[in-house]
Amino acid sequence: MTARPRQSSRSLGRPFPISAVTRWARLSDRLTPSRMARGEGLPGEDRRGQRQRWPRPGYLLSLLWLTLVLLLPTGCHSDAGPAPISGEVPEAKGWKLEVLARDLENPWGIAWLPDGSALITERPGRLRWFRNGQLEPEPITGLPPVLSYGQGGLLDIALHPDFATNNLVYVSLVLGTPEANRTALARGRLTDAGLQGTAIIFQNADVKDGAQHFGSRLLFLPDKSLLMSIGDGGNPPLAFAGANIRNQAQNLGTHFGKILRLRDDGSPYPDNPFIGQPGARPEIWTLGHRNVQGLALDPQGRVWANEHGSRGGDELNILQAGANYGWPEVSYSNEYWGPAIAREQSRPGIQDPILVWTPSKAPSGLTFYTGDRYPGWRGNLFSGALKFQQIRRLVLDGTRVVAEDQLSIGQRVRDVRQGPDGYLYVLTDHHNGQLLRILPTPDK
Ligand SMILES: [Ca+2]
Repeated sequence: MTARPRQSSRSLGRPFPISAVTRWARLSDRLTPSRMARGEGLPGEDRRGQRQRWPRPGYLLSLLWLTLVLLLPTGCHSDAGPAPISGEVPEAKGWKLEVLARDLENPWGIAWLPDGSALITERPGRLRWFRNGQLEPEPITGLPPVLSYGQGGLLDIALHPDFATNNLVYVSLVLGTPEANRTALARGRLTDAGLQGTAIIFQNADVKDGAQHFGSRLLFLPDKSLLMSIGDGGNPPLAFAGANIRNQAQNLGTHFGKILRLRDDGSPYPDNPFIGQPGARPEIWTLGHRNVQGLALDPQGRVWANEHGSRGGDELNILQAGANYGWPEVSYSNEYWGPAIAREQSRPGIQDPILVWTPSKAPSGLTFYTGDRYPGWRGNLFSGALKFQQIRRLVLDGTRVVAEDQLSIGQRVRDVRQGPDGYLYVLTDHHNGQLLRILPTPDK
């Protein structure tokens, strides 16, 4: 990824500078679309189609304003990174939704057992069992108490790679109080009587305040190590050690804003990249993340991740041991109140995103599709979107996204996963959330 890929595919949407100008222009009373349509504030034809004297009064002011508009949200364009920017994309064809279960309360993660049934987490702290085509009425017992607060609660679930023989289940969850809480990892053994022997086997070494940015996706790798995402702790003015807590994403001394790699007992994986480095947490595998919400493995062993930006600048990345993904020093994100968060969008030594979503779609679960239920979808990445209530389908050429479309779900998508039957399953993030299955339909 050394050069900015050409936006040859129309489905990749408009490049960022154009949409940025449009968006910022819309924010401005000085350069509204209607004023632009009337030819006001910009050089060229006036509203009657007669060429004005050039330069006309106000032109220099307009030019100055346009320059500011270009510089404000993105930093200087000559410093722009090589990541392609995704905006609006067309609708995917050839699919429909089937509702499998309703009245799941803010479901977050799903894992299938060898018998084809599935375990589903609900953020308030319940683990549900979907089997024989329906949701068991009673939740599975044996979970530790969870802090359900804001974005926190019971989050993802993963089965041990040897689940068939050891029945071990892993969940990420939040412990503590609204003022002092942390992301943690629990492990228990699934039996007919619920989870047994459940224990907290890892927890963030530091507590934080507030309801934001806990992570926490789980993904087992082929070597049976477990990846776990931890968010940066939250937006300003949330602070840690006297500064914005988000700055901790660059601090190897804390778990905030990192991907961790653990052994199946929750201890650091022995060949992790920062083991032995003074002051570094040994669990850290990658750093510089805001809040990774989706992790997926592809058949080549690459680990894909999507994470929330602030205002714009959501990212798709490929994770590599020891790499720094930049947050909050290198980013395409803006503060919620407007200005760019980082001076740079790209920097030597910082991993550039594979794709940036601006405006933010609020990415959630991520799946690399390997099945054959849908014509033409094998090898595509599927990325859920909370804000846009959709799933993005990404067509890849190796590590490049070459086309993108969307499956509009009409509900906040918390997770999208491939089931053992080769279908894609969806969890929706609502008080009465649903388990959905995507079915192929004849192309119209
Ligand atoms: Ca980044």
